[in-house]
Amino acid sequence: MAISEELFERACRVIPGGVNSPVRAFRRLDRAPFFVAKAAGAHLTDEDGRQYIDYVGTWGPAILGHAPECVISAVQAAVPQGLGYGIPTRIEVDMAETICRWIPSIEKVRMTNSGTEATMSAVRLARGYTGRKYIIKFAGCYHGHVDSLLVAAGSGALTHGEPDSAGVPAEFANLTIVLPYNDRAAVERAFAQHPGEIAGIIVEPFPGNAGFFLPKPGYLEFLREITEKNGALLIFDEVMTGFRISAAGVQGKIGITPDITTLGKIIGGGLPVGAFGGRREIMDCVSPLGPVYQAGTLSGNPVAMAAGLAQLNYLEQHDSYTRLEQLGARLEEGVRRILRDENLPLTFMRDGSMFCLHFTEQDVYDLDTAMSGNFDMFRRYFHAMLEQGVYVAPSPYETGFISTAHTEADIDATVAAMQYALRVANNQ
Ligand code: KE4
Repeated sequence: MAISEELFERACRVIPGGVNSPVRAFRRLDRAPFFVAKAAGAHLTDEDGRQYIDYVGTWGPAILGHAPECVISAVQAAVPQGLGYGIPTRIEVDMAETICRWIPSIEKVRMTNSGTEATMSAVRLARGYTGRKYIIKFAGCYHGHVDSLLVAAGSGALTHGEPDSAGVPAEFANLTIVLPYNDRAAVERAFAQHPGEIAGIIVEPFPGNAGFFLPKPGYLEFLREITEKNGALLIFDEVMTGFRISAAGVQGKIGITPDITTLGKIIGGGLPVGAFGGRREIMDCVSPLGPVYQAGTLSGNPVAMAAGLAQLNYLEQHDSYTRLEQLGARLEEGVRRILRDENLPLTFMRDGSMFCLHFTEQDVYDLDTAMSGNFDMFRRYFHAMLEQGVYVAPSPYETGFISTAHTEADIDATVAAMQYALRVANNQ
């Protein structure tokens, strides 16, 4: 038996589903997950010595590839000073100043230990600042496993076909209004039905948890206008897109200023970090300054800050986003050539280094169209890619990520693998 299979058998005896996060379980893929032994650059090596070109990148953090030298050396320099104190440190100030410099809409920021903590805190802050109770979210957008946001969530919940989680009382869920993404009329109706009661909208500006898809032209500008008009806050969940789509995330690319931004993934350099930030007048409502309580034993951990800051500094000092666009465009050109040559009317979407091949002929612009994909065809494609040493997300409801560690050779090998995998997937 392969070592990964042995490890998975052991894991399933002591960890629910054998994993510490559901999407890692390869559920509905008729096989056990492989277990990683090491990773470097754009490549993973599993416990059985197999190598893969990696397009998951720890689900987004590995924008420089795995174990980038700048992050490793920053962590090695930080560790001998201690692993954490629960007392303020210089590097927390450096990190906060860096985030505020990169993202002008953020005048103050609070660090957390995950994206979930960041969105949970942002929703509480919106309610505390406005004194209102309802929150609008969009079907197919995933904001972490916050009780009140696990309502028609995307990502893991969607993959498991259980968009609503057990254990979330109706009382929690019914303060969350779930609307279709890209549907302006639905948002207008919600505000008309709840005048003066909606604290805010939380949205993935470029959704990446039901596969990757994009807002229709003007949609985000519409959300900005309607929240402003109704005294509600606009929360951009940029946990995935922050420092990924541009140095200042989606908001920097399209020029929209949200009231609160949530961050994660890349700012941890691979270690557990999240953050939420916004205008001074809003953030000053957060304890100990204001009445909205928020805390965390390990928030701003100095080793995690060292990792994240090293990654951000590297991105800022090198023209990383130009490189990511070059690699993304090369991949897209190859994929579109295959779809044309093989006469496969599948939908491919990309922005910068985030991409997704949807196994549907439909244009994808919300949860329903994302769900119209052929899961069986995806499953065959996933296995065929893995056989050729290319690891794409083990779910069609996830986003692919390219790093600056990927090379043209990696991209070309991936395109060749996709041509084979799509033939296998299509010939059933
Ligand atoms: P975490 O609590 O997993 O750090 O972040 C939650 C979160 C919040 N907001 C957005 C936009 C996110 O994409 C996420 C987490 N993303 C998933 C990947 N689709 C994490 C992977 C997993 O759940 O294991």
